[in-house]
Amino acid sequence: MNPLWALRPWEAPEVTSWGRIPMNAVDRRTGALKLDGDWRFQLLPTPDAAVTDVWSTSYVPGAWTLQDTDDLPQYTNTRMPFPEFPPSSPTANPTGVYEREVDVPAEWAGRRIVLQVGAAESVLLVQVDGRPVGISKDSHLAAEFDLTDVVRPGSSATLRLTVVKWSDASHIEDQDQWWHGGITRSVLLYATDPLYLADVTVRARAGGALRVDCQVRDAHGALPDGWYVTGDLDGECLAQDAEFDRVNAEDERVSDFLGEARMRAVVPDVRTWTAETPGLYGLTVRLHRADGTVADTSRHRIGFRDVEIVGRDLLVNGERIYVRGVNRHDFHPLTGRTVSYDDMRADLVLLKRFGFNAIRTAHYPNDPALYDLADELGFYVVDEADIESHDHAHEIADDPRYLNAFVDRVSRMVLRDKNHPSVIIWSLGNESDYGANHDAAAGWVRRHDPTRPIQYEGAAKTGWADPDVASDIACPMYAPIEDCVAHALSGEQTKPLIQCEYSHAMGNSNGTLADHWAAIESTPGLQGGFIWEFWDHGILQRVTDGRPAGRSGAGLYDKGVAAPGHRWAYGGDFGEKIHDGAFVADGIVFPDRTPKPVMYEHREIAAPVRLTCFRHEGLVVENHQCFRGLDWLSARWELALSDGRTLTAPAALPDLIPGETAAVPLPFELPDDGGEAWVTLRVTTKDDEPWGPRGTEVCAPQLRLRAAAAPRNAVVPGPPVVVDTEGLLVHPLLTAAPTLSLWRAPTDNDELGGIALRWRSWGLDALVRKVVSVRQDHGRVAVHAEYAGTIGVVRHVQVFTPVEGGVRVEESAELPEDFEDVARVGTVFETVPGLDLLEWFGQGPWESYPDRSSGAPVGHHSVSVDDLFTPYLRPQESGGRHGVRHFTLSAPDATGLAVRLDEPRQVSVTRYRAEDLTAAAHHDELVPRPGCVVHIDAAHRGLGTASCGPDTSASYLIPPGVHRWNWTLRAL
Ligand code: IPT
Repeated sequence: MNPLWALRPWEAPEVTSWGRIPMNAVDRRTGALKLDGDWRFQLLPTPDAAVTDVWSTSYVPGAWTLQDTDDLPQYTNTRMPFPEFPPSSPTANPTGVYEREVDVPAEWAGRRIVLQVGAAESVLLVQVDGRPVGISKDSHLAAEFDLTDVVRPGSSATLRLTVVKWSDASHIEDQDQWWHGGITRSVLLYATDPLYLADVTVRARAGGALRVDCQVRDAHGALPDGWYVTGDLDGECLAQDAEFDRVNAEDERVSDFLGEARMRAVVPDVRTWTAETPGLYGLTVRLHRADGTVADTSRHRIGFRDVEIVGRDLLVNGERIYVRGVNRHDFHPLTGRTVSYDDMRADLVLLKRFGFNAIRTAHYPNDPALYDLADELGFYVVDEADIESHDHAHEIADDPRYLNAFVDRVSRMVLRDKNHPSVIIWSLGNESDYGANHDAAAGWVRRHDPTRPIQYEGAAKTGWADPDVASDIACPMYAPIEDCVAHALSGEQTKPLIQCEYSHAMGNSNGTLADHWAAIESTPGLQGGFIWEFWDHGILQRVTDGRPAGRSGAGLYDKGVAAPGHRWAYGGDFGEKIHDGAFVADGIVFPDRTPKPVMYEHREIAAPVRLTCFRHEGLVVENHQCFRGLDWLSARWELALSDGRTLTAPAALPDLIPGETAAVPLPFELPDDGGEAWVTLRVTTKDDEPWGPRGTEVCAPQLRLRAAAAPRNAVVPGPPVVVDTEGLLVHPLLTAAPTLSLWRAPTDNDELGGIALRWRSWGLDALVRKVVSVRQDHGRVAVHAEYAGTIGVVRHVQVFTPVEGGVRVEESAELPEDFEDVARVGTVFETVPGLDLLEWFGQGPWESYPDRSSGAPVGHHSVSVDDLFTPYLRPQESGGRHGVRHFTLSAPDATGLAVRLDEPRQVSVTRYRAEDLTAAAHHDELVPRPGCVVHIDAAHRGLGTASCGPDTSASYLIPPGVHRWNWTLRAL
């Protein structure tokens, strides 16, 4: 039997690898043979099944689950997809056999030849020409194997990579994401001189001190005499540290099969690296033979920076920073965990444009290029090891059989990523309880890299001040704001508090994000957190045959919506029996990276420039960054007036250091009409930035200069109001009369938080209207109606008064005490077709809700009705606009209707009734109505984040009792 199989490595957690080269930070991409492309492929039912003569092809890198095999993606959150206990895996265990020939270049004769497999899930077995070469586990780190003795330069070799899907390792890769199988990152073959750099470790401090440690080996065993290293930093020479060599030479414990060399330098006037100022230097390390010729070279982009914890503050270069983070998976809607450089760059550019400065690589080391991009564009990275044992967390954390795996995964991540300035914290993994295996891994890191803190959420067994050894940061998930503030004020806090996950972005969500940040920025000890998460992991699926579209789906989506005949698949859509539904769609971007409205909310919360107040000396501007001045920004003023005008004026940003404020004069005269006035500072990039061309909007802080004066009530009467026998308004522009609505299509938060269940049990989705009385008096009509739910009756009054050009509607609804928390209290009506443009004065232009409205400035906005709607993967309440004062809905010929509200209200205009949205499971099932469905809400419940985490705060709930609202409807 093949010895690789004899070990049965897929059910042996002690076996983390065999024949694998130690992980290192030497980049071997230059000059390598890229073995990406179509490989011969067959999918066996078990790892023990015999390979046949029947081959298809599979594209590497890629998951076979997305390439037309019968093994389709499956989504589970915390539970394992099979019942076997660790370390066992099911007998039915899809096993992919990848094979191809490779021509080994003749000029590699005499060189050391290495195969690198970027990532394979979950167990990789390597053979060359039938000979066993090696084994590797960890689906998200590369594995390298020395092929020098098994291939012949100048001839062809057959590489066979066998990938077993389920294994003991699956139990510690139980992350909340799709299960796939395959080789998901590139495969390379490269050659080095027999004398080679085995690793390079860089330490570059904010004061300019640089230390470069090199490990040197020779493939033949003993190192040749006289080798030495040199280096240069942007052309400035470094030299080998002779004192280090002398001490090594005199130390009897140091033998010489492994060469060690150190270089040092102090860089004067160093440009330090921060996420705001990601200054990088080019470091080249050369390994020389005794005759001076170069045997090996390693190139690095390095940054000078310090990370430390002082008291309960996390400091970068001595400054307390804010962590405006997001959790990011490697994800693509066509290729799963295979992501291209361009895609990753697009991810990070987008995050940068929306004010994010930090990434947690949830829940495994991301693609190596991600870290290069984070260094270059400026992100603080929490680098997370590929360990999540969720379903059997408690048992595995202390299981000695898994000890190797924990240390292996954490140490290999650190060895790979240690030279990236962006990585400021190591994470031991996610949701794996806490045990000795964690402490072992933490111990390794503390010895190997004392320059960075470690975090691990699960370590806080007795609270956030737990003196555990595995976490230097208190990094809870989904903690309520009040708990964080209470901890910071308790006097018990011992560690910086930075939530590893908060503000769950499932569907229409992220309510109270601004409240979180108001607390964070006003409470010493709180420093931010990582929103869960970046992606909605919808896989593009053909509706006809239910198969993933795969690579042929390129371009079959736009603005967050899949093309006709396709949809974004979530859990269960591939016929999985065990799955966790739409919980995989919980990102701040759609599967095609279209930003959800919460991105704008975040951008404003993260604004580098703030308007803090309007005083007699003018508007107070603040630099709200940690390291940068305002000289990289341009701005202009905008004044929105309730009379319909928007005025603009150039703005000169004051020269402010971080934290400083200055007053600048208001460049406008306010009109004398007593109307509302809002000033906005539109801030853009002054020059091209690596993440956005000159003129990219960075933020738009806004202040109210004057509130609205009380409305004048000079009503000119109009023609009498007409109601039908049921007391329902008859109006030529309306196809459904205004009625009371207490229901919204439940958001994911409403559903998973149990709130919608309550609403349904009260009958709010199917209130029965009964007219009680209709009184007419001089063209004025008062209609009393009752809306009956299962536990109570809501009394609703509408008084219709004719006014010039239309009708004024005064409404009240009395909610019984039992209806203590409803979705909305307001009016719903439907319009004739053709009114396709909404123009309004209020918050916008993007979607906003009561607890997610600080990124939507008040102004005059105009959006087509189709673009108002946000296509959340599982249809739900969507498209709302907060703080609307008045709006028009018009046809291209300018006919239509105008509505004026008594005070700023929540309004939504869509093509769907709440019941249409409630009934659909996917966006492609929705059939737009020809007219518009218009909601005007006296009160609308906050969104919260109850799908995973706290519900909205009490102040965003709708109390029972009497609600009143008035509005006027006119024809245009
Ligand atoms: C927690 C996980 O860490 C993350 O992977 C994801 O599942 C997220 O929250 C929810 O989407 S799991 C949860 C049970 C706290």
